[in-house]
Amino acid sequence: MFDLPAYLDRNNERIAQTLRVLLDRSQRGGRLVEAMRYSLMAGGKRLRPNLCLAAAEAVGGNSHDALTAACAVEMIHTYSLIHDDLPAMDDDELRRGKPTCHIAFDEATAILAGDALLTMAFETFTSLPGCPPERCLEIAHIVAVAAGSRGMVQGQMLDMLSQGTALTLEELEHLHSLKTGALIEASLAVGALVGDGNPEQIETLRIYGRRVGLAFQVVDDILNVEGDPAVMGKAAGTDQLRLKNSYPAFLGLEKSRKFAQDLIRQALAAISAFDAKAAPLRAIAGFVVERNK
Ligand code: GRG
Repeated sequence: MFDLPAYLDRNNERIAQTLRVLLDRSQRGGRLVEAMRYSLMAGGKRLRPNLCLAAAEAVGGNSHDALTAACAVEMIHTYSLIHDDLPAMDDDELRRGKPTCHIAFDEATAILAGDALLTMAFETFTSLPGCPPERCLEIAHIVAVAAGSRGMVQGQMLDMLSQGTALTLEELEHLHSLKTGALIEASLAVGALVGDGNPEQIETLRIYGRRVGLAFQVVDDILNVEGDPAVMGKAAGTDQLRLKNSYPAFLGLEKSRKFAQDLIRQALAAISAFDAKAAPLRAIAGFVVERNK
């Protein structure tokens, strides 16, 4: 039986250590780097970097080689959370169990910390240790597509525009495939590339990523209704307050849970041809639906 908590604990320590090293490159960063460090080191589940490491292992690579790329993905995720929490967006005061970046610092500093994390991520992708330049370029391109106007940022835009208006279920899925799914899918592609996976393996892992990414969002919506803010380290009940389209609003809680489980079954089916080296990916899929934060 694969011990996922031990796997995540071990990885999260390695991720934290690598992030510290990457941040320490900007030793004279002062307040800006302090704000970047504050949000980056505030914890979080580290789902995306763990998926990246697990994908590298699944294709027969060494997770150590994927650590730096995994951390760069986490920088992009953290930037998106800092900006999402700003007053102009979701206006949240609690994230990862701590005051959000703009509350702990100030709005301008939070904007700049997000900008600098996004930029640092691409500095990191384009100079991955031991990675041939053309592969670094391919990785940077994959993440840029997933994070920008064809991916996460566009998803955020659609989310903002759709508040208070009723989307169809198809439109909701499209929004989330961009806002949440694209970076999750990219995390897997990046890990598989660093691990020297072949195109077929990479495509299969992307399919797994799309299913897991959507399941993750469905569970996020469920937790927004019934999760415990003290456990999640962020507010609950906000989707209803902000008139956001969500899976529980569409399907109800029970059907949403079933939908998330179906998606996880599909994700597991996609990677059924992988051998035991995909055990972490199989366990993470289960964790995504069972999580309480
Ligand atoms: C502002 C450019 C820009 C994008 C924001 C990711 C995102 C897009 C907004 C976050 C808002 C949100 C609640 C999205 C739903 C799913 C999600 C990404 C939750 C947060 O991710 P977790 O649960 O966070 O992995 P931790 O803190 O565990 O890393």
